[in-house]
Amino acid sequence: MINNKRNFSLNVFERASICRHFENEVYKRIVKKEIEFPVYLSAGQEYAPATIAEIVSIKKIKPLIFGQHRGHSIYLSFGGDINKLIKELKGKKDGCTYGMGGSLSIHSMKINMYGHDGFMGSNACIGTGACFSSKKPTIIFIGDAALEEDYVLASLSWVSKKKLPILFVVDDNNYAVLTKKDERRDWEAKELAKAFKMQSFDMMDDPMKISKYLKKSLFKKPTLVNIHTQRIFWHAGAGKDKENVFDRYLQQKKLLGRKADLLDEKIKKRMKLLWEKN
Ligand SMILES: Cc1ncc(C[n+]2csc(CCOP(=O)(O)OP(=O)(O)O)c2C)c(N)n1
Repeated sequence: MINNKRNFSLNVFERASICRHFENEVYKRIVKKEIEFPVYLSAGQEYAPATIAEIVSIKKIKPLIFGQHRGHSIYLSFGGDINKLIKELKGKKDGCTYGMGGSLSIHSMKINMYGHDGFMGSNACIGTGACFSSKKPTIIFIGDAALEEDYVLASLSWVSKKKLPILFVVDDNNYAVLTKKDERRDWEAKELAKAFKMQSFDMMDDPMKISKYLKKSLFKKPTLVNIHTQRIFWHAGAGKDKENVFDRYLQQKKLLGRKADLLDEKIKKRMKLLWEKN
């Protein structure tokens, strides 16, 4: 199916659409102050998890998944129960993390996703340990800032030395809260991974590019992909950095035409209903 470009792109679009309309519903509730605890919106950054989830599902692999605080789109892309995430964000006991994790710590044994503890990049170490002991295919999503943590570097070194079946995905939105990458460092993720003798790629969040790089070697050797994304909202909450950022979701919707428009409308209505119902 990965060779059938249109089906692949539409399937990824469907996953991304669930994420986008979910986040739009959360956004409305933050603005109305119905949700008052810190929320980490992933709108604008759906295409990395949505594409990787589609590739993994085509390959019929169920990886262990370790995300950071910005995890809604990871959970939704990999098939996490939407009702349970809504309940989690409403603080209900039957939420995916029993109403105790909130936005930051999304946990689901159904999809093998392990909740984050809030310590940025700690998921790299915990995921590496989980993979080392189980030898199961593992995906670790971190931010471009988390990659700068010393313990994340130690994890990369170990993963490479032990040739673990891990995919590190650096969701590179260019920001550590408000500080841009070029104020923080003079190296790129790809060069760093290469220094540890890891296979590494750098790309935009274009689904065909991501699949081109990952379809052959996924989990065959330790790999790091740095995927450039654009966040729509601030680090936390519903404020915006600037208007008119490049929006991969809208670009793909336009590219895919009528089928994508119909999916988008259908999923928008479904998300609205689900949020009202739960
Ligand atoms: C060890 C540690 N240091 C600092 C923080 C405060 N903090 C929370 S998120 C964040 C930036 C994270 O940026 P990145 O990893 O790129 O992820 P993004 O928020 O962009 O998705 C910082 C500095 C933290 N949670 N943990």
